[in-house]
Amino acid sequence: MKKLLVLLMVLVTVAGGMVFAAGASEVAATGSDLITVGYSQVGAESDWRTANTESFKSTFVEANGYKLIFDDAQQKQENQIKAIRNFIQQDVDYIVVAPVVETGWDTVLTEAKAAGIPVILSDRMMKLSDDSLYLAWVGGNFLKEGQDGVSWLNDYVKKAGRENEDLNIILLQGTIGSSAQVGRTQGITEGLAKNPRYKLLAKQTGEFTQAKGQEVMESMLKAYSDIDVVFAENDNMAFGAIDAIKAVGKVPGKDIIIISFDAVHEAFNKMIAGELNCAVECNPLHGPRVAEIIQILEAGGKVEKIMYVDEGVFDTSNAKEVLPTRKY
Ligand code: GZL
Repeated sequence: MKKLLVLLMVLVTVAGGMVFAAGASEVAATGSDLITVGYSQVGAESDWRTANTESFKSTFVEANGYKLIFDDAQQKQENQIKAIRNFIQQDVDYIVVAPVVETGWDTVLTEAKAAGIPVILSDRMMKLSDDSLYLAWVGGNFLKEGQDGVSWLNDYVKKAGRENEDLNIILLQGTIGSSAQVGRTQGITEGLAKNPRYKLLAKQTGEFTQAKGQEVMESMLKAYSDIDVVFAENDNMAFGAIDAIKAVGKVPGKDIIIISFDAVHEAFNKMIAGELNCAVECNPLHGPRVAEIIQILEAGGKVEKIMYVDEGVFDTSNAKEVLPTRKY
């Protein structure tokens, strides 16, 4: 909007006979001088996503000098590409994308670059032929999250005196091809491969949703009579798995150890209830981080290309004391 205003004022002036020297001076800021941000969000598939969206909607408000154009892609890449083209048409000042999957973005980001609109990535990463197509990325370290989940299992096995027991493990994956799934799956599978006692029986996507997570866990319980551990690549799939485990008369958190990712509010409730054993944090509060990047850019400053958010690991031993401090 800001650029459009400046262009209109220059055009009107030139039309009126005055000619602006090249590099016309800044037009005085006006009330409508808001920074317009087009934000393409993955969807609304999980508690984490809801918190992530809220973080943007509460940050990019007029009181903070922004006009937010928000688009929910319902987990479809074609909807995100459409939204980005729409933002280009509207000549927004910045485009922010949480890409549902890593690949397939070069063409549309090239269009944004040609239109002179900076792109900032939030949450998941894109695989691009040219890294200059985006300015900066803010998100979780998914590979480390997966590694941290296996480290927790290694500690659990020692404390429980189960080092000499073969453990049958199931992996509920997130949306295949999303960087959260790619990184967590790599961290988990590489970590499990280091211990011959860990038997990864199967891995299958639950699309990061509770319903699909429950459905996949039901089929796994039918296929395998002796599952000891479940890794769920987000909390909502873990919640679905907990319901499936209860439905066959087993005790989640005891008969089957469950390790999940995100550490949203409900995961803490499940850990306090003993139904979930560990939640590896993935911080969704990216709104303020992205706003910080935009403010630095607006002031002509330089920003880091890659910025990881701080993340911890929580379990039944600390869930009760930590819960009151949680922001999501
Ligand atoms: C992680 C994010 C993932 C969450 C899921 O940064 O991309 O997507 O782990 C969400 O809950 O659906």
